[in-house]
Amino acid sequence: MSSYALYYYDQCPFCQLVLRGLEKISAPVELKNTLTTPVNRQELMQGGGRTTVPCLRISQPDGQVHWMYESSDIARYLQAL
Ligand SMILES: N[C@@H](CCC(=O)N[C@@H](CS)C(=O)NCC(=O)O)C(=O)O
Repeated sequence: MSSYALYYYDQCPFCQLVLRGLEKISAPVELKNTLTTPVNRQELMQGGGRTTVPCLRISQPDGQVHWMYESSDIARYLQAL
């Protein structure tokens, strides 16, 4: 089973859109605030290549990691889980 982490911060309207969608899904998604916890921002930069939020990190069982950046793509992806 894949695991998920959402990089976000509260003041970002695109993040709020994704966070609202999370309330409706059962899959666990780790929340990583990039403003209150600078190490999360570094992680996002190192792994995804930029600090833009929201970003969903998808870690697959085979070790592959995908960084999904567009809020509309993330919302759609999470709804389909
Ligand atoms: N098109 C993007 C827009 C995301 C966006 O503009 N995020 C802003 C915060 S609201 C951001 O992260 N800006 C800082 C940066 O790009 O490093 C989406 O819908 O996900």
